[in-house]
Amino acid sequence: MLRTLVLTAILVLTLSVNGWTYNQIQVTNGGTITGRVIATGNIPQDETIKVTKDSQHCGDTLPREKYVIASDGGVRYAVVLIENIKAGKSFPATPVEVDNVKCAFTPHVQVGVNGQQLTIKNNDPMLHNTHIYLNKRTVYNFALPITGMEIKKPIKKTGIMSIECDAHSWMQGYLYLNDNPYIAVTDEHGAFSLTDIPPGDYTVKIWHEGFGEKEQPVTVPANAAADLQVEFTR
Ligand SMILES: [Cu+2]
Repeated sequence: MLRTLVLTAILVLTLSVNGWTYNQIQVTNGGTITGRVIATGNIPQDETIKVTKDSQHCGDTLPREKYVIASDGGVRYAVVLIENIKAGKSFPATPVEVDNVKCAFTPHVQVGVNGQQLTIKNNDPMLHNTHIYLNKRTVYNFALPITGMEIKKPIKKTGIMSIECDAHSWMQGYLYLNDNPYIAVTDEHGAFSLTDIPPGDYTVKIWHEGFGEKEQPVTVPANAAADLQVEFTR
């Protein structure tokens, strides 16, 4: 209990330094935002990457994963988040994980919270050097020479981080960090869910690496779900 209080105090202090305080509270009558992100109109094709190194393990080509779009239009790897929320559910206890698997970051887009732990893993039998940038400046630089290797670090930033590999120039992932735990990434159907939100009016931000950004207003009811359908059109 004391440990939790101390950790919470540290988190509140850390976030206050950035000019924003998020208070972790017991959410009663919490609501949910669920929905889908879809693409309509001219649906872009994903690129195929030519593997120029370590192809005996990683194959000759890899999908870029920029546009992972289902036949019904569901957009995978879109990030859905609430910004500027002052109080709500606790931070996730589990770390944010990004793995190096067959010369690709898995998952391609990951989300987390400023104050959470980050785990970078290497599942491959060769060196990956995971290099993470925020606004083109290095935030983390992890050499992972051994299969099964894991490095853990605390996250102390907010924003869209670019995950790159110094050993494989084509490797590209993203880590979107919010200052509160209301952030999710869409699945292969384009579906997402944000849970335990204090009832009220919010602006939800949607980000996708290819389609860009959008904002939509949502009213979250008590003990019920608000539906949010997001459409990117070209
Ligand atoms: Cu690599």
